Amino acid sequence: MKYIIVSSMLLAALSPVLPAAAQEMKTDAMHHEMPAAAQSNAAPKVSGEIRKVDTDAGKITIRHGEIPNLDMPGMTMVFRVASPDMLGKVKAGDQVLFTAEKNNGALTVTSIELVPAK
Ligand SMILES: [Cu+2]
Repeated sequence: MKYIIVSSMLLAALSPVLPAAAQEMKTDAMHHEMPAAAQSNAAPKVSGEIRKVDTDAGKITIRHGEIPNLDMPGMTMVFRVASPDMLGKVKAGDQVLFTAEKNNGALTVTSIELVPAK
């Protein structure tokens, strides 16, 4: 009898904590997701021309227009790519629209799409 009382008291003591903890985790996860989502929404598409694709190094050279979110004027430069399959989608000479962001200090192409030739 004593055990039953103790365990039900324990349950009663713990049960209010569980939903609170779950709530806290959910809130925490949302805090982590929101900046990333806001960031990729904020990154504007920039036009560029592929100059070189270096599949081995996971890098791509793009002659690009102004990149407002990186505060960068137009130039030709090397970017990392967020995902290696981006490198298979483009080749030197292709006109593209892409988004670039700074990830851990490295300028990284986060999305890329071909612009059909006119
Ligand atoms: Cu640049």
